[in-house]
Order: sequence, then C-alpha cells, then structure tokens
Amino acid sequence: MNASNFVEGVDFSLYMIMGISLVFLIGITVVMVYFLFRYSKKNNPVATNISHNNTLEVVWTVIPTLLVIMMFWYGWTGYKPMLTAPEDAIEINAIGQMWKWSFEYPDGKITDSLVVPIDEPVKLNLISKDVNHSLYIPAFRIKQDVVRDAGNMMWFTAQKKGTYDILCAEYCGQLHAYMLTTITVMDRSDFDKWLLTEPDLSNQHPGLTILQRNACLSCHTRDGSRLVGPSFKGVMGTSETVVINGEETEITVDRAYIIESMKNPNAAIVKGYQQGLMISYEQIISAEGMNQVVDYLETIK
Ligand SMILES: [Cu+2]
Repeated sequence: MNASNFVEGVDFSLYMIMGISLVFLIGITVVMVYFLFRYSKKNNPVATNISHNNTLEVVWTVIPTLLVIMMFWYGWTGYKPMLTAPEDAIEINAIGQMWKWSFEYPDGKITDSLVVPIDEPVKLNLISKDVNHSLYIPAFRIKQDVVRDAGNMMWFTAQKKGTYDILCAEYCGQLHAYMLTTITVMDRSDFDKWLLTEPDLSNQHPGLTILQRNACLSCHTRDGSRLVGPSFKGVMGTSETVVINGEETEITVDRAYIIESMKNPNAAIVKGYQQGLMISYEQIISAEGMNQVVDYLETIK
C-alpha cells in the first residue's frame, strides 16, 4: 500500500515523463552519432540539398504533440483531485511561522508534529503567521505554499502506518532548515486515545509553555548560545545597547522592555541583531501571558 492516496498518480506522471525523456535522450544521441559518421566528408562528400519532407514533418509534429498531451493529461488527472478535499475530511490547522510548524486540532489540541488516523481524509488549512512557507510531505507526494491570508489548503488520505518527514520547502529565512517535523499515521483507536492525552504541563512554568507554543525558542535560546535573536539566559536585569530609530541607547532589560519588545519587536533592537525578523505578539499573547513570560525569563539565570 502507498503512503497516501496521491502517491500513485504523482509517481505515474513522474516515471512516464522520465521514461519519455529517456527514450528521446537515447534516440536523439544515437541518431546524432550515426549522422556524424554517415554524413561525414569521407562518407558523403557531396552535400544534398533537402528542402522538405512532408511525411517526416507530420510525424515529428504529431508524435511529440500526442506525447505532450499525454504528459499533461496524466499530470492533470493526478493533480486535480488534490484541489478539492472531501466534505467529511478531518480539518486541522497547519501553522507555519519562523521557524516552526504547529498543528491545531478541532478540539483545540496544539502539537508540534502531526498525527492522523489511517484511511481517513485529512484536510490541512495552511496558515502562515509571517512570511511564505511551504508544507511538504515527500512520502505523500504533496506540497503546498503556506502564504499569509491566502487561505491555501492541502488534503490527503494516509494509507500506511508509520512516521514520515514534514519539511518547509520555501526558503523562509536563516533557520528555514529547522522547520522539520513529522507526521505519524496510526489506527483510529490509537488516534482517539492520542487526541485525549494532553501533555502534563502542570509542573511546567506557564511562561515556558507560552514560549514553546509561539516558537519563541526557535530564535531565542535558553543556554546562552546565539541564534537570530538574543538568548534568554540571564537576560533579565542586564544592560544592553539597543538601536532606536538608528540611535544607540543604553537600557536595562526589565519587565517593561521585554513586554514592549513582544508588542513592538522592531522598535528597540539589541545592537548587532537584525531588524524585522520578529512579528508583533500583541494580538497573540495576552497581557497576563506576557507577564508569565517575563516571570519565566527571571528564572533562567
Ligand atoms: Cu518555512
């Protein structure tokens, strides 16, 4: 059994086009080499002036036209079913952001990797929080751009249990290559059980949960190492040089600065970091949540 319902159509088109290309590659090369000898100066000293050959011209027009129509036909019939998801498909929001995928299930469960039941159609609503991404599941032979506010979707029916890669196939900035996760296909009964098990976050700081949910840790580490944003380690209370409207200013990293940076991330960038990479979280994280984030940052010494 194939990994998804689209594997057969996509693979058939691919192998057919590759086969036709290969036949032409070999055929043209053989004829070319043959002509090299057959019509060399030695074998054919007097050149013949050939003005036209109706039969040959009809043949080399009609055959390639038919082949190209065939390529189009199988490409189209393989692609067309991808455009309309079945009505009864399970709808999951697939959210791309710099640089992390998250998946939101109808009951509100949010995960970092995708889990779906076998043999049931699944529709992914593709949502970008920032720049263009592209959700790509090679084993399923599907890929679709994730463009902000474009309302794109993709759907599939997984047909084989297992875990497969999900990647981002649209260069979306420095850590694009880290937008890597998985899709796991399981029986309906296991899937139902999985849906009901929430990870136990009661012992985890709520601020950390917010950081994880919003992909903050894709850019800000907790161990002091430098990514595209400053590390959170020991950041509270330090003095930093920030750039405000091109002017350098010395500030102390306090609650007000961190909260302002979540709301207006590009207003006061720490010197040495790039402008414009972070989006505003004003509409995404509540005021209470922002305070919990700062509470958590205070614990990372
Ligand atoms: Cu991406």
